[in-house]
Amino acid sequence: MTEEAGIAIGDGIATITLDNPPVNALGAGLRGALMTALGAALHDPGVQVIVLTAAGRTWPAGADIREFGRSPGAPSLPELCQAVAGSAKPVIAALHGMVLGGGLELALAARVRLAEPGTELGLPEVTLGILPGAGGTQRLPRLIGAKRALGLMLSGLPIGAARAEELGLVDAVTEGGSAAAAERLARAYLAGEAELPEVEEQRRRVDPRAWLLAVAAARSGLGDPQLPAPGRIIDCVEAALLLPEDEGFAFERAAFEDLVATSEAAALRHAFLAERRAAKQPDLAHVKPREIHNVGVVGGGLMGAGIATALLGAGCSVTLVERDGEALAAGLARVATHHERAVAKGRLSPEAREAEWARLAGATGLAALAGSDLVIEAAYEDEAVKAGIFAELDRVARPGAILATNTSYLDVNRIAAATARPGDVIGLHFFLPVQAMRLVEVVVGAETAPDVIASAFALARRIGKVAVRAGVCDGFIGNRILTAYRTAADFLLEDGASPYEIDRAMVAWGFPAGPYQVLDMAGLDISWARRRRLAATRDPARRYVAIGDRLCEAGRLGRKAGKGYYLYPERAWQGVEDPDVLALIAAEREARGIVAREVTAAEIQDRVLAAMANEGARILEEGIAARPSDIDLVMLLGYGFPRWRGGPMLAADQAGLLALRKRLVDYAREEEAFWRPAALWEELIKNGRKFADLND
Ligand code: TC6
Repeated sequence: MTEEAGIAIGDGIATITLDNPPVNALGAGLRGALMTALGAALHDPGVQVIVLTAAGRTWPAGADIREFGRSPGAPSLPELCQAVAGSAKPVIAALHGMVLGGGLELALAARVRLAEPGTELGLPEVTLGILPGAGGTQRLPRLIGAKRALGLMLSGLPIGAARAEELGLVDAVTEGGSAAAAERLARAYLAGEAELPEVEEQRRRVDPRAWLLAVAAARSGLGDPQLPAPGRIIDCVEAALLLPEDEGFAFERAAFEDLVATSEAAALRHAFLAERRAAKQPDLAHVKPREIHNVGVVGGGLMGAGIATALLGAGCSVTLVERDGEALAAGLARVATHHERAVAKGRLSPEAREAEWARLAGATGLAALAGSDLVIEAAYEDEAVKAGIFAELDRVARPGAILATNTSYLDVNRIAAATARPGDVIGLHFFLPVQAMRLVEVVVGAETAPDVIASAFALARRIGKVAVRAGVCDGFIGNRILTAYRTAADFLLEDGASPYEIDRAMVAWGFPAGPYQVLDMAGLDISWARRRRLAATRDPARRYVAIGDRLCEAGRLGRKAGKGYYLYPERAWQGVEDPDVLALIAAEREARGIVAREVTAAEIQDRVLAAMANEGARILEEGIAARPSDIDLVMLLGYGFPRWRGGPMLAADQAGLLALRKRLVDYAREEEAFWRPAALWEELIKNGRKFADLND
């Protein structure tokens, strides 16, 4: 049964069980049911204590995120929490699973909190651009102190049950099920054998000076001024000390209402839901993935070693293959380094490292992969090299093995054609550094079998990655949009902006680094090689900016060469602006007869967004991505697109499709082929729809 709060009464105890699978989100239905059950328990003269517990795998993991931005049905979560806090009969909350957000606020309103080992508690609202708006900013600092409360609310990270007990966030961690423990406590209380903590005591413990110091310290540590939620959380904690209780709650409520309506919060919600939506593949609903235990990884470079490490961490046995003993030793050493770092950071125990290492083998020939269930090729990005590997894999791999390529641009169909089993071939595009980047583009070829696609999704989840499905084209979803982004930037560079102005504009917009900083970091030779690969098929009528080529010809290959778009004295991490680059750009403009014009930061940002969203629209039209939110997710997780902007398609929705299309039409007068708006813009505008309407 869904959205229920069942009530069982016996021996003076009312046990209310929340039931709203999968995570007991506190949507309007469940809130209403709980309010009714609470009313019944309060009204029943036989009930003296109320135990609140949840069915299924978790206590409520929060408010229902899908309700934000719409008018919430009554009762609201703050009303519900007030009803629990004001209950004349003591309420004992029996916690398990993920006690998050509004779920933790509900627990905070109870008189007693008992948790099972393994329970995690946290207030992740800040990651959604909002704040705990159901009394959390007021009750939590009183319970555990302002400094710790701020730490939890500003980081958004959960803590374990034992730590929660240390902080006083839960009263006890109990073995044998929290609901049973809560009933035992209720019985003992009714028998006069146990006391329950008094809420009033929390108020007496407050130290105003420490509280204000914590508030001041948090304010001085505030980061990104573009995100309003952290500042508002701190204001609320201050208000909890300075204002009378009712006014504190009202202050928090007003701040929550402000935040939930911001475009940042809408974007962060979109990102959360996009991650879950990407996993939904209706055509695969009844397809069983293949079993994957033994995996071969071809190539022990940064990518291959990173993939191998991730697979070992998920319990797979891995055989790493390199072309010779020296390269193999280097590859295995990379895995060992990843392990050492993980142990040093406490993310991996020494015993687990031994176990993982025992599951790793090395080989110098593909024949060693005869027993693999899956082979992931992470060799040099060259079609002939990859086709050669796949032809040999076809000879050695067992029937039914999945053969995956980690190509970032190349044609997966052509690689598949090097085998006699294209149905078993798929692209798995991982991102560097593999341990930190959560994205995998699952590139589905024309003949890839459904159970191979399902296996890729299952594997991605197993190794903690988010899989996004993409079709075959040059660059799939992410690199194709990145190319459009860089092309728009290059046009501006040739028209009059400096690389430094463009980088600053994009950083100001929210990217962690600008396009030329990223190019310098990755190495300019990578994109140069690709441009040379595509040179033969390039349309000569299209505008081509050769500034990047000129830099490479001058040996300016980026940070590793000590110079690229920036200068890196002593290989410094941060580059400095270089007048030689400006001179090189000026010479290139002159050679093309271009007179440099003034370019503002706003124009840079507008053009880059328009280019990305237009490429996204083409990707949708061609069926390369199934939904706009998949495109957004790729850019958020793989390319540093600011999460609080939601990705290029949501940013386009927020900027207004009509205005953006008009801009594209204007730009297309300069360069028709690149800027021509995809037909999808007009179709959406005519029907009064947005990209977001195509998500479901
Ligand atoms: C808040 O509470 C604010 C309060 C102030 C109020 C005034 N709402 O992630 P999974 C769905 S803010 C709606 O795949 P896991 C999810 O969409 C909220 N739906 O599972 C998915 O649906 P699908 C604070 C939710 O085991 C299904 O549940 N809370 C919500 O990998 C399974 O999810 C949070 O930010 C929700 N709150 O991870 C917690 N949560 O099956 C957000 C989940 O239709 N949730 N769903 O695709 C999480 O972090 C994780 O879901 C998890 C479980 C750790 C609870």
